[in-house]
This record gives sequence, structure tokens and C-alpha cells, in this order.
Amino acid sequence: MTEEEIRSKKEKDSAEYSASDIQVLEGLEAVRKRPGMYIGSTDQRGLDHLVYEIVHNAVDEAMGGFCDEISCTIHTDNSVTVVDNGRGIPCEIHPKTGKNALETVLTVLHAGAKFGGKTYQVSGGLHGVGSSVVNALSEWMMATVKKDGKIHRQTYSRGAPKTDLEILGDTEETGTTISFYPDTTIMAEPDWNFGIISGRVREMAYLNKGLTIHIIDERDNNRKQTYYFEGGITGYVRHLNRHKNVVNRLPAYITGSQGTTVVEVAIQYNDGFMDNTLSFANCVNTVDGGTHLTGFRSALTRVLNDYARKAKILKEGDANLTGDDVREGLTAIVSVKLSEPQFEGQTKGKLGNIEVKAITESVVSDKLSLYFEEHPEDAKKILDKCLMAARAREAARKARDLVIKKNSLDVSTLPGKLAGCSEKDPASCELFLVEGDSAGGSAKQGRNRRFQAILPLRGKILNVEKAGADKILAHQEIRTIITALNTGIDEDYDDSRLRYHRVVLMTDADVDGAHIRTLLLTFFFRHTPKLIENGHLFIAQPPLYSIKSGKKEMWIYSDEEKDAMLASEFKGLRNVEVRRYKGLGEMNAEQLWATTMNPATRTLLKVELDDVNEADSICSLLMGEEVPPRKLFIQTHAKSVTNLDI
Ligand code: 0RA
Repeated sequence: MTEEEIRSKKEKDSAEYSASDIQVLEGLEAVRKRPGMYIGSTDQRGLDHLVYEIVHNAVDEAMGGFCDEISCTIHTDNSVTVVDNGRGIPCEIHPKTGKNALETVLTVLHAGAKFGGKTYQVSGGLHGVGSSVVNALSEWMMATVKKDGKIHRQTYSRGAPKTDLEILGDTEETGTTISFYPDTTIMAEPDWNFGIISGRVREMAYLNKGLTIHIIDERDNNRKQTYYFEGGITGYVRHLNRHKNVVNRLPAYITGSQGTTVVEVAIQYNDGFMDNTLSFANCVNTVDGGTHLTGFRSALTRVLNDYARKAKILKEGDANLTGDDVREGLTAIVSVKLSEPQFEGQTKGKLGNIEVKAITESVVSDKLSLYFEEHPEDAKKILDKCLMAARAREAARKARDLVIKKNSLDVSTLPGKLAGCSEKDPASCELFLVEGDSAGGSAKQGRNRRFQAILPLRGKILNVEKAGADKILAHQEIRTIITALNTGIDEDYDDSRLRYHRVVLMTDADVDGAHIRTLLLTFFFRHTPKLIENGHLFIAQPPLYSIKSGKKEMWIYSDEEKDAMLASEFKGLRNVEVRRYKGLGEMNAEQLWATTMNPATRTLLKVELDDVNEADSICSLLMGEEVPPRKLFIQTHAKSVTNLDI
């Protein structure tokens, strides 16, 4: 066969194939065989994706302007129901497949079919894979559609229809209700976290002003949370900045459109140093940015420079503000809505549509200049902040040059305090950051020197939340940490140079220890977030007590465990000696190894960045200048704070 013939045969085969039911089963079978490819994982995180997908479909209907209320209910049996008051998924018989449209949407992978001349356009969620993936991974699913005067219902199991489409009765209303329970032969047993789902749903509500979203937890006394934000993304930036000192009290809000593409931006500066710009395309958080973000950034830099020149804030001979200058302390939401988003990159977290760059750039340029003309006081405050950033950056550059000359952050100049390990493969190496010289000494003696390195830290490290780059780089303990890691920080961070794939924070089980741990977490979160994202940061769990009776001795890691042991293993309590360990220094080298460092017996908590914005807010709260909210947080979380995941 010629190449041409092979191609035409392939096309013909695939056309026949896709028309058959076998293809349908194979499609969903693929989802069940490799669920990770569609939803990332089969653990609770993957389960959460199932809920987001269903919610997202309802949100799509809201984005189209057809729906203004959505509710998401977690039932006592851990099944989930999502209700919307949109147009209802079409239910009529599809002329090609002979199936009703609802069934097609829920049982065919990539059902991009057309219904009644309209494209069924899944624009968000799992980037188009749609409800059929959730159906494939559900022990059961039930769809109820109110449309065309009737209530329709169909049920499914593991992606296949269980019943025909039935008519339950008449109705004046329209909308879609989807209930499902995950298939636990593939997925983990669901145990939904109200807070996590609620946070996601809140984001959706922020991104669609005027949309009301309820989340109800029937497992918890019908606990209910309702989100409705009249201000939309303006409220979102206020929320993100709620624990910060803001520069412009009123967020700058601008919107504009070109063709079917709508751009919305909200901007509010705070007196911090981080750029916290979140970008979305059709309510999907584009964690890796993309064309909308690029367009926004270049417009922001240009508008601020133009304004500064015009207002003579920048004089002749002054250099332009850089992108970094105008993004210091920036909190912004960039949200675009478009009809055919292309999500790119490995995790599909990047918007690829080329035309969106120019559209966003032009909308932001025009409307933001106008906004600044109308709000000159805010413009002035923001520019002062940017100029300060520019000066600090210049000072930092000078400091860095000096530092590099005097004592570079190079491994060859590793501080004498670091006790290195002999193993060279970073994948099997561990670095313990240990509070205090005395515990550091025990750790050095007790460790396995083949793969465990010890870096004792003296006293409290700098609170990076309140310091600029120059101060951070001048701080000895932090420089030592950066040098030991070998990765650099901020934009210089290079994960491939990391010398230890496990970095373990080992601090005392007391208030000072918790404080030092928080300071370290803040540093890593702010300056080496990739270290956390890539799963390299851990927290050691030293024991709180030892219980001893005669020859029997046990290490105890929590109060609950202590009570349980005293009531079981050590019941009777004759000559029982309970000893509280407040500091690592109270243990000798062997004890420290056995309880906290030996991989065979220790427990390490992995630090996860589940919700970056929440982490950001908590860091601001714990490390920032406002005292009352910090006090409140610490009082309410005092018990759980040892397990604080930032
Ligand atoms: C395409 C066309 C129409 C409705 C929908 C999609 C739709 C999908 C979902 C998913 C969850 N809730 C939904 N609500 C509606 C209807 C087109 C028409 O009736 O004109």
C-alpha cells in the first residue's frame, strides 16, 4: 500500500470504529485502566477532581449566563450531588448514535457532539474530558434533568447505562442534577474534606460574580456554606490580601472584551514583596500561566512606566521600572473567558491560545491607563511602592555582588558547621536542620553518616516575611542553609542542583521550636517553593514522652497515645515512670537516632502545598505585622498546630 492508501484506510477504520459501541466501552475502559491519566491520581486528591469536574460543568453553564445557582451536597454515605438551575443537559435522541444526548454526554469520552445545532462545549473542568470520566470512575451515577417541561432521569454504573432514560413527571423548571459515588475498586474510599471542596467552590464563586454556590455537608449536621460575591474577582483580591497592609484600598478592577473573549483583571498592592498573581482561563486555574498572563504582565509594566513618565515620577535619565519592580507586593487576578481554550504543558496548567496575549495586553493597557487617570492617588501610591522596589532591588544587587566576591554561596565554601554525608547521590541524601548546637551535637553523633547530613541552627532565623532580599542574603543562618542546599533561591532556584532530596526540619516540641519551624517554613515557602512542591521538605517528629516500667520502655509521640498506653500496656501503673521530653537536647545520640532519625522507625511529616493561597495567607498572618488576627489563629489552632501543613 502507498502511504496515501494507508492513511485513507486508517481514517476509514477509525471512522467505523468510533461509530461502534465497542469504541465507547473501550474509551471508558481506558479511563478505568489508567485513571491517573485523566484525574491525576486515585487518592483523595483524584477524588476531589471528580467533584470539581461535575461542579465545573455547572459553572460552565453559569459562565454562559444560563445558570445563577449551584449547590454541592456531600451525603452521609459520601456520595455527592451537584445541582444547577441551567438549561439542563439535552435529552433528545441523537440522530447519528440513536442514543439520547444525555447518555452520550455521560458515556462517551470526549463527547464533543453537537446538539440542536449548538456545540456541547465543555470549557473547563478536566479540560474537556468531561462528566463521562467521572461516570467511568463511579460505582453509580444518577442524572436528573429538568427540561422541555419534563423531568428526565437515567442511571449508570461504572460508565455504562443502567436504566433507559425515564420521564418522572412534569416541571416548569430547568436544570441538571448529578449524583455519584466513586468506584472504590479503582479509587480510594472517599472521605471528603469540607474545607478543601469549599475552598475550590469559593474560587468559582469569586470568578463568576452574581453566581450563588452552596456547599452542604450532611455528614456534619447539614453544615452549610454559601458563596456569592457581588464584586467577583475584586472580592477575591481583597480576600487574598485580608491579612496584609494594602497600598491601594480599593482594588483596581478592569474588564473588556474582543470578539467572544472576555478579560477581567483586579489589582491590589500590599506592602509585602511577593507577586501573587493568579490567572484563570474559563475558571481553570492556569498554574503555569500562559498567554493571558504574559499579556497582562507586559501591559502592567508599560502602563505604570508610561504613567510614571507622564506624571514626572520617573525623570529623564531614570531607568524604566522592570517587571519585577512592578510586581513586588502585587496581588492580582487575571481571568479570561474564551470559547476554545487550549491548555498546554504536562499538567495542562498553561493557556496556549496565541491571540489571547494581544487581547489581554490591549484590554489591560487601555482600561488600566484610564483607571489610573481616574484614580491618581492610587496610581501615585502604587508607583511609590514600585520605585521603592526598584531601589531595594538595586541595593540587593550590590549586596549580592559584594557577598559573591567576599564569600560566595558556593558549595566549596560550605560552613564548618555542616556535617556532610559520604553518599553522593542526592536522591538518598538527607539534610537535618537542627535547632540548637547541643541537639546538633547529638544528631551528628547519632546519625548514619553515610546519607544523613546535619546542619545545626543557632537561635531564631530571620523572619523573611518582614525583610527584603538584601537582608535575607545577609543573614548568616539563611546563607548557610542556601549554601548547603546548593539550589539558589527565588528566580535562581534550580531543583536539579539540590544536594539532599529530603530536607528535614528538626526542632524542639515546644513553643520556641514551633516558632523556629514556622520561620523556616516561611523561608522555604517564600523563596524555594519548588522544594516544597517537589516533595523535598519534611518535619521530624521527635517523641513527647517516654514511659518506663521495669524493663519495658516506650517512646510516645502524642498525648492521645500516652493516655492510650497508660490505659493498656502500662495498666496497673506500678512503678511507671512517665518522662516528658521538651527538647531534642534531652535525648542522647542513640535515643535521637532511634526515635527521630532512623528511617526504619521514625515518622516524618511531609510538608505539602495543598492550597498555596491559604498557605500565603497563613504565612502573612503568622509572620506579618498584624497581631490580633495572629493571636486568634494561634488560639483556635493551638491543638492542631503541630500538624500544620502550609
Ligand atoms: C449544552 C447544551 C445545552 C445544555 C448544556 C450543554 C448543559 C450542560 C450541563 C452540564 C451540567 N449542567 C449543564 N447544563 C446544561 C442546552 C442547549 C439548549 O437547550 O438550547
